[in-house]
Amino acid sequence: MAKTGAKTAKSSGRAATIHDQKLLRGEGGELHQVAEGDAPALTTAQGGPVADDHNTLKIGARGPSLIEDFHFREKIFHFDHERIPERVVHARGYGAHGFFETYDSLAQYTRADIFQRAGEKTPAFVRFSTVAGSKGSFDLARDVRGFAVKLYTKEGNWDLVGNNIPVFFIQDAIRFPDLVHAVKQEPDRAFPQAQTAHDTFWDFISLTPESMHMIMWIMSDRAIPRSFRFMEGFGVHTFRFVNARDESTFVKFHWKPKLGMQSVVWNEAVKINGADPDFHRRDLWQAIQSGNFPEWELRVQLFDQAFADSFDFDILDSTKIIPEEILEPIPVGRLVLDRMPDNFFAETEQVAFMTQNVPPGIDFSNDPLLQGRNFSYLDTQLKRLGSPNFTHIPINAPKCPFHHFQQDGHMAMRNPVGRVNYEPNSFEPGPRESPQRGFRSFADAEEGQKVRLRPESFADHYSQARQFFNSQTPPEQRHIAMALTFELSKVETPVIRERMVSHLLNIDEGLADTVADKLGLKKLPKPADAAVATRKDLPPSPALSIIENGPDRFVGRKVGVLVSPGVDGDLLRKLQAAIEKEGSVMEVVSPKVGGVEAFDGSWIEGRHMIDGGPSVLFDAVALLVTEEGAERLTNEAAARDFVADAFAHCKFIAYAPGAIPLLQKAGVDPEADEGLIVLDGSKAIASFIQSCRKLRLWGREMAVKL
Ligand code: HDD
Repeated sequence: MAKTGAKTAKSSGRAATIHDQKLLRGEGGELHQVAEGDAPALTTAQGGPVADDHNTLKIGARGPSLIEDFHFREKIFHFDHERIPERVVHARGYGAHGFFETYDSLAQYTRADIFQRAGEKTPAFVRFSTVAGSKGSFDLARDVRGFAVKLYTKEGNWDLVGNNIPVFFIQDAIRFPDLVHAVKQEPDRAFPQAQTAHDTFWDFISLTPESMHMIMWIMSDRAIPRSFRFMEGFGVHTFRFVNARDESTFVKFHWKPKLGMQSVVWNEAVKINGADPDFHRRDLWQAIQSGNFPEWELRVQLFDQAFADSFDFDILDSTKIIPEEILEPIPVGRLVLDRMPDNFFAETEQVAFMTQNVPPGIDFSNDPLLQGRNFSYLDTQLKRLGSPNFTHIPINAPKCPFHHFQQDGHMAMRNPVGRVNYEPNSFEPGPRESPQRGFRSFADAEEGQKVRLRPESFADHYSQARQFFNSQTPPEQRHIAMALTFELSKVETPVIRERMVSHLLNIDEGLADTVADKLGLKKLPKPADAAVATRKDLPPSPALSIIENGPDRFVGRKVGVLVSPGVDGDLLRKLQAAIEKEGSVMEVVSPKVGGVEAFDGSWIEGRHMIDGGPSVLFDAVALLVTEEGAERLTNEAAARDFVADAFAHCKFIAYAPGAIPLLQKAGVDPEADEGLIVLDGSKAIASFIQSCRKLRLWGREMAVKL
């Protein structure tokens, strides 16, 4: 039977990667084939050939080891110093190479070279990340996802260091250390890891009204994306485009996933973290290695000062969005990720993103969060990468010509040669500053006294939080209520829970009632009159719903097929063909490692054994088991859970008639709803694929009262 699961890189027609062939990367980065027999000798870091890498130099076979064993010392020395500090936030991340392609010239708005020519392709590196967890935490935490894009433009690196959420918890960068201290593990007990469901986080949040809009977003399904490939990205801040005439246009950046948005449900996330803590990493790795390159469209919201003055909210306030229905984002290019790093540490761990990295034609606004970020990123690289020369690391080096007089510092790989390390000088013609080509800040006129003051225009903390909630579909609103309940149920200090319910009353009283009821809060405080009085009733924004912006086809997803010996091989192959024709993959889950023999004697290879292949790893499932096989599987908790979880997570379930005993034992009525499709012929397969395009049958959970 054809190899199931992800095609190998070769079969996708792509040049095989270093992983598939015996290839070595030379000093210049070029890949070259290693013919049998000419494998290089093992050496020390000093280049000395090594005779024996398994035995320390000793006196006699059983005598003391000798300190003159320079190979032993160097090897252990380097090992002892392999670790660098993890990022203080966004420690857990995963990156890929690709390119950005400009659709059309934006010269009327910006002189940035990247946006001057239609079809211009710019090398890119993207790192996705969680925020709160340590480097070794799990992927499916309820958390913001970093979406950091490094564009190696012809005028220097442009780092658009965004998130998958377009707003943030705080309005001023000075509060960031407090936010991060509150969200991370508590200092006296060093838990919980990678979770917001604890007292200090909710204590800080309940004392920080400006975070309420962000709280709606992270309690929504946005915070548990199914894949990096199915989530949006945002630059968050208002930036400036500046054109060749030094005219400025405000701009906000949006990344829209080509495969639509999709999230998991919280119970699924909890189980995925147990089954596969690297779920998002594996998903991105498999997609790229199999040639299914993820893609996002870059869209921009462009506006002038007049719009900014007329808008209900302050464009410098990072806790606010400009709803897409008010200002439609314009598509300007696409980002494709098509190559995984050769080495995780060299690139993904060492990559340094900085919001200050902008090319001429892109500039900052006075957003106090952005202004503060512009200091922090450069500063933190020194701690992480240990030298001011972190741009000498290939992943951080510009890919355009660069010339400067910076010199020395730890690990300097390049220094200016000759006598001249300053300018102006009369010895050499350059490099020299260039007023014409160089970065010119937008010459905005500023005035005022030195104050520490939050502007009144930043004061409305509930209107857009309410708008976000009202923009969610009923299942999504339910998930927000359940998430808040789960989170606050873990908070041990009652007054924190009560403070949070008070905030929810200022957002949506129904939401507050549901959460308060589940928390067993009897006496409900009244909404804050001032907050409700100033709250604007904004129209819902459909762009804010994941379910409303899902894919129109079942592409880039996975179907898990549970099989038993005697399975109908023909039916399975037809199902696999239909799934692959749709653009997704099928993975076989079998009772034992290796697979099963089909009724027609063919062998069905298994990708997972039932205990290691729970249905949470898949977007939809099929039960291609015989009646006898089903009877046997009913005795296995993993098999019952496979079915029960798929049903509980509102997934579509196709099943051969023989699977009915297993469905019943798992507590699932085979005719419960339209999400259960009996595979009694080819039409049924088509109907299953058609159903899968809806991704989930949310009505199933909505039928159960919260
Ligand atoms: Fe940040 C890393 C995104 C607020 C300071 N941030 C970091 C990363 C992302 C973001 C995606 C990981 C980059 C990578 O993959 O290496 N951060 C954001 C967004 C924010 C935000 C979208 C709000 C709109 N960040 C923020 C503030 C500060 C920082 C307010 C400090 C005042 N962020 C940092 C940092 C990090 C960082 C401490 C840690 C690692 C790094 O920079 O390179 O400098």
